[in-house]
Amino acid sequence: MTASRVLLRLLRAPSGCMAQRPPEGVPLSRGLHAGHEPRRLSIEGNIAVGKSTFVKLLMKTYPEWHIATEPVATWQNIQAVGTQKACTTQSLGNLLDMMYQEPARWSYMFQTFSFMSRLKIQLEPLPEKLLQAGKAVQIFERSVYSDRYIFAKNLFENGSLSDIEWHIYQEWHSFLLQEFASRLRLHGFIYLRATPQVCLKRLHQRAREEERGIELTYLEQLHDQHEAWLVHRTTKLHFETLVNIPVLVLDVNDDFSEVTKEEELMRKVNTFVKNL
Ligand code: UDP
Ligand code: DCM
Ligand code: MG
Repeated sequence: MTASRVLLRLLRAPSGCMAQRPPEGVPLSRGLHAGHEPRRLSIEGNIAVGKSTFVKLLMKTYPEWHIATEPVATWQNIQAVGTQKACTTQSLGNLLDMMYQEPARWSYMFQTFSFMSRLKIQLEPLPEKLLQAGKAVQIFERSVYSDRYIFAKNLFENGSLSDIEWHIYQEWHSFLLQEFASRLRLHGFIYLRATPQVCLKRLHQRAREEERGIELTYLEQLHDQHEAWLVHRTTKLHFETLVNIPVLVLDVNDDFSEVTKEEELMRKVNTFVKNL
């Protein structure tokens, strides 16, 4: 058996952990989960729209939910473990910064790494305690789907990924997602929607050093990608389970630190999740 085959086998969960595919024609609705399969959702939205802030709010409101944040810190400090002396780590650089400094040189590399770190997170088995509790809810900040249908697609369309890079990206993305289909399955998306202008204001407020050169045009491109994928549903998708997936669109143009806004958002999330 080849090394890659062995790796794929190791990464596959025992069949007992796998989510079942719905029978043909069964809608993605509450009955499908029969009360015990975890409901898995991803929070999507433009850069700095407020995903991490929203995730913190979810953690506070639903401490029993299992929430995975986006691993930005890992991308900002790539570590090579044990390549020199045993147990030493070597810092290889800030890939997020490299991508923004030289998009044509580093975008493909960044997208492979961000996808890989995301894949690992989405494949992690839920703690047994949560599984037994029934009706477990698992939330991810972005997903392997936004990696492709928002970022990689946009980088190709704006010229930062070449034809061959985009082709190869799509080849391995489709292959890996098909291999792990049942374990990567999501049941819904929550799309935090705000104008690119509001996102730019929040981006400046957050002041992440690597993102200082981001302009409104880039946020407008990403906004349009979100709208095409999650609202107009015109983006060409390659995974059947994504086609009719429920999407909750939340307007977050107003600051959601305000108590009434916070309560309204949490109420909408609660209703959405309960009906999945
Ligand atoms: N933020 C805000 N009001 C909101 C949501 C977010 O002022 O209603 C701020 C937040 O404090 C941070 C910036 O916007 O300084 C970006 O938010 P976050 O990091 O949550 O955005 P993400 O990139 O994760 O979507
Ligand atoms: N990012 C990217 N490509 C991806 C995922 C993320 O370029 N596939 C970038 C966009 C942001 C940062 O990583 O600069 C994630 O931060 P945020 O949570 O603010 O969107
Ligand atoms: Mg974030």
